[in-house]
Amino acid sequence: TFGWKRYNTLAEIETWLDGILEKYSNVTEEFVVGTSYEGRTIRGIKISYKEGNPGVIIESNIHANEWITSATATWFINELLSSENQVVRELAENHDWYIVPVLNVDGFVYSHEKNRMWRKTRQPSNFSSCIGVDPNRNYDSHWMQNDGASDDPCSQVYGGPHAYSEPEIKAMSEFIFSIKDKVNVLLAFHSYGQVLLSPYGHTAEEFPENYEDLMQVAKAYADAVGTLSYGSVFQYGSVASVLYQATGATNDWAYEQGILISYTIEFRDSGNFGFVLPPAFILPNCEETLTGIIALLGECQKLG
Ligand code: 0X9
Ligand code: ZN
Ligand code: ZN
Repeated sequence: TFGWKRYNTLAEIETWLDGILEKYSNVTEEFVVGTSYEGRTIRGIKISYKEGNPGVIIESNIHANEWITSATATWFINELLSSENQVVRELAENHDWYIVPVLNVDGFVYSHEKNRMWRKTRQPSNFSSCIGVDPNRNYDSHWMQNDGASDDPCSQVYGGPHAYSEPEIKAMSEFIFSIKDKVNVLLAFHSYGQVLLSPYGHTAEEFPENYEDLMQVAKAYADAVGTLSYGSVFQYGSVASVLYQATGATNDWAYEQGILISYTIEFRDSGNFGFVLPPAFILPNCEETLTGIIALLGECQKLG
């Protein structure tokens, strides 16, 4: 049965989501992002306690093998709806949440059933027998520029034959576009590395206009996580300056659409287990994420 002591399959997550939507029907609403290559419905949940709150988008499990992301996203949904902690209640009730627990549904199922390390989508290529595109290289943001992705269909960072070639990304971009005027913050959940990554991914030579704000807000997250007894350390900086050049990613694209507080968050760990984080670390990661997001959104408020 569903829980956070182990990783759940897509079917288990969906059944759980159905229950949540029913139990909390007064403050939740399902939205459909679109349909995956293999025909699965990509589902999301909107949580809103009152009209007109600032919106927050959470994109999770765009990379199929990053199971900790959907485990954390589902736990976070549950906390927003059921926590009795006053700080969490305020967090929940003063934002409108748009959460997609599993974006890369086909890849996620494949990672459960065939290959635990599967990362990409599952759409075949016209040029190669290798399958799938790195969905986080497929948004139309400096697509395939500056060595930020590969044009080799066999690469783990293949950008695809063209931007938005992946139905999951076309759909997610359209969904984000449709609500962007109501949204200030986008968080793309990834693993691993324990780092908050701001734009830009395409160059380390330039920084966003609000880079200082982005770093101040990221620091609040890292500092808050640092106060917990687990001792996890989170770094922060722009993608290209602290990680590597990466183009076509969600948070850069969203930033360019005007969602100016936009991060990729790489969860636990720092490399020991990597993508295959043991289930015992799910709940610690969840607690860190909640603590971090409370601090992050609190710091955003100070920016005015
Ligand atoms: O390479 C990626 O897509 C992300 N790292 S991961 O290990 N989860 O694959 C980092 C993406 C951040 N890049 C941009 N925002 N450009
Ligand atoms: Zn195409
Ligand atoms: Zn990732």
